[in-house]
Amino acid sequence: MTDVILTGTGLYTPPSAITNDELVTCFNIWVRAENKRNHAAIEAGENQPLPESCSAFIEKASGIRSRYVMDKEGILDPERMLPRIPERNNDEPSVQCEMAVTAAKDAFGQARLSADDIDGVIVACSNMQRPYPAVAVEVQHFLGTSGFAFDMNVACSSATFGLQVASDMIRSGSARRILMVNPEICTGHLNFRDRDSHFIFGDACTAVVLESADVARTEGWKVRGTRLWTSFSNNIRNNAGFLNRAAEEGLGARDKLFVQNGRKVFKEVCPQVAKQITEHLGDSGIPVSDVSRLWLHQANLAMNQLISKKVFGREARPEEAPVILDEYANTSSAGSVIAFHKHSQGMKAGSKGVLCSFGAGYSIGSVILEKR
Ligand code: CO8
Repeated sequence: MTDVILTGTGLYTPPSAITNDELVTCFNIWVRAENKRNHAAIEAGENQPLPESCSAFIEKASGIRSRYVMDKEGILDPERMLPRIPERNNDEPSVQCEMAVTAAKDAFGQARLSADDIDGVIVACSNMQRPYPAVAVEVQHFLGTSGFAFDMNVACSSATFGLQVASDMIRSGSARRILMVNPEICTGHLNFRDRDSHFIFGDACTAVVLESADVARTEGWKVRGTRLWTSFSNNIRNNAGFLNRAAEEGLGARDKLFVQNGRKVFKEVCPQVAKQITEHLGDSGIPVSDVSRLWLHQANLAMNQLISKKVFGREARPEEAPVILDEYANTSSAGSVIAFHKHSQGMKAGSKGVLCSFGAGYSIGSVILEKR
């Protein structure tokens, strides 16, 4: 079977950013207005006043300082607190398609490819803006790639799961070159009025090109192995779906947006991620001492410090577990790929690293890469 090579990555970063202070200011204006509106019930002890949010808590608990978003104005309007992303005519590219095409072209440049070299497109992310036609088929159309295209969703682990699917297809000969893209508009399914999570997510899109070694035009990174793991949990959940309209009683309820039990996720996922990376390396005959990078999912700084410490058996140096969540926040499946895209340049041939995502499902995906 042929070797699979990662020859290019690409990134689309939305033009606007929101700092913690900006987000918290808006949240607290809304909290004060709500408390004023409910003044009588609060005074009568029937309602608890809503607590305010705080930038210092956000940075300490998560490591996040800022996030890029598709629409800043709508999110920071206390009367609205969600992005305004106007509907488009069916003849125009959809928003996710547009993000994906930009990131894909960036990746094609690195891989020295043009769209007509690609055999298949996978759009892998936490939420598609419509059920059908698949966003991937639209991306195929607007890029001008041939072959096939399909969508898949494994929440935050969508990219690594997509990379395993693409690798397996290339190894088995059903495609020679695959584009895998992750257009994440997390702000579209985040409840900006939930104090526990309003700061967690941002928007971005990443793209990865995988090729069979015999057609690759650049050295790139050899995919030494991929491994996936899932185990059902309700600790990260979103109940939005096509059956909502058949159950009117639930329309507009909190569970139709992102909800999580962050503490439990932290506790339950970290040891499992460290175990997976360690076992995956061991089974691939790669000593941990040979690993110079962990490009981890970007949800929480303390989580990544704990995982890398468990894997390395010591604190990781900053360059060994690069952080982008301070600037981007959690961009779901795009996060670990952004870390790779921004922190894999100039590494020597033979350097090894693990790209690893984790999140809802629960789901974990690890991809071992070796620089050629
Ligand atoms: N401001 C001030 N105080 C706050 C705030 C706030 N905004 N929020 C909570 N607090 C308070 C709480 O009330 C609590 O107070 P008290 O101790 O008096 O009860 C205190 O701070 C501590 O609260 P927590 O225990 O909740 O705080 P943590 O230290 O656990 O930090 C985190 C919260 C940051 C959420 C942390 O638990 C975390 O990051 N956990 C891991 C989460 C994770 O990795 N999730 C993965 C989800 S992503 C995924 O799978 C993809 C889903 C699909 C994408 C969805 C897009 C929208």
